[in-house]
Amino acid sequence: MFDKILIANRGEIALRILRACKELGISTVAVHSTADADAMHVRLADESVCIGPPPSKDSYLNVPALLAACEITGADAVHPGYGFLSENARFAEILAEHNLHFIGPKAEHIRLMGDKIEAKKTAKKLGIPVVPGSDGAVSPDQDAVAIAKGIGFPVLVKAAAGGGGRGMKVAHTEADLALALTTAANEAKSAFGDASVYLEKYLQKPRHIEIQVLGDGRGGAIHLGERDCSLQRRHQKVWEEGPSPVIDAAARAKIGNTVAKAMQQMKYLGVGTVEFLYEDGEFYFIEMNTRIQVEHPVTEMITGLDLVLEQIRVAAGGDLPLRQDEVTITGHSIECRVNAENPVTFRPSPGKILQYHPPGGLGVRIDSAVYQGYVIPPYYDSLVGKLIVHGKTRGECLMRLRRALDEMVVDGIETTLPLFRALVREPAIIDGDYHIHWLEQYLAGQQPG
Ligand code: MV4
Repeated sequence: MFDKILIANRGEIALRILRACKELGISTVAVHSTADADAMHVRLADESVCIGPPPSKDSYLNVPALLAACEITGADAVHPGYGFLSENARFAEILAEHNLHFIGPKAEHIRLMGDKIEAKKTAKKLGIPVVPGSDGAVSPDQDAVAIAKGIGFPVLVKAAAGGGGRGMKVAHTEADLALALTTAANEAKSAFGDASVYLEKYLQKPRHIEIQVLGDGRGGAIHLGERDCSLQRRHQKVWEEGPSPVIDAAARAKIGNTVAKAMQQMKYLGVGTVEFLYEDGEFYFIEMNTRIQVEHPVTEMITGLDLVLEQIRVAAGGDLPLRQDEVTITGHSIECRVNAENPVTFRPSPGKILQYHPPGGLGVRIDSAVYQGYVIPPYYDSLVGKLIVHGKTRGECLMRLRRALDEMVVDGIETTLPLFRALVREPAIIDGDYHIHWLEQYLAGQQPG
């Protein structure tokens, strides 16, 4: 097991990782920019190193500074959290070159899943259902029209180096296709340095269902059920829940076992999330995330597993905590991402938190690194904290969430709490009857279809 872990991240996930390290008896090193000197994880870590000025490129993405911090403190492993360098294969390799452990998947798997075309080819080869589409990249001059006709309009043009919604263009007819292809390719070139694009059948009103996996890197892998992350705004998840209101035990076992078997064949190491679009009873693979995700607590609440602790254990060569037949999904969990944003315009609202009262009680969890008097800096994401609630049923979970939201106080900045207080009372949400476009339609004042 590792002796000392450097946490190469900030905010609530840095605190989350620190908690797992402490429970494992592992020393912790916090790194911070000059803007985060007063952050909670810095205060609670055994040691801390200032790695640069506020801009991420000069601090949390500053690989030489991170390596120096490992050198100075004698850390033997680095946990990247999510975002920043968490899916940077080169960073994982550089750490290995310096005899440091990267707490994450093998670099080859990070690189593989970072290329959305290769990821899809791999998924298909491993028996995971994928969205009908082109067999690899298409180029504007190549007869993309014939391929698109084969798929059936509308089609979606996606960037191979994209993901998370970046570099996507819809073509509803043959006439739209040429422009969609060149626009997507140009945007991909400037955003990712790679113009490769591929085509997929455009699914109109799917849900976003993701399967949590955990592998030991030696051929053992289990799935830990699904999370429904369909409530998103501009590709930012807002509300995540598990189990999905539309997935029953049989569907869960079928897709879960297919994914677990694929991870066994890959000899996947660590935690991962396999993302699907779900429409008319069918799952369609779109991409895989090779990191711990913001919404991992939903899965922790319904399985009872500490995913960050298990991630550290398998990275150190440990075994999986359970056999697949020992994994049980108990009750229901919902996570609301509370951001320091205006709840209508979503304009960021950094600043000092004057009053802070987190809710409590049975089945209520707050993953946050803020405190009364804390100043939310303007340089990073606007997450104040995640309110995660668990109940025996979805109904009980909703009632508990409603009560917890009404109890929560964050004064001094604007937050999205009012949005969640409205959503938890919205009939379609109470019925679990929503899709990936529902929230944006709701926010636009339309009656979502
Ligand atoms: C799609 C799609 C419809 N059809 N692919 C957006 C981000 C990335 N995860 C993939 N995304 C989509 N891919 C096909 N073939 C619709 C989306 C999409 C979306 C997916 C999940 C959650 C929210 C979304 C919002 C807009 C578009």
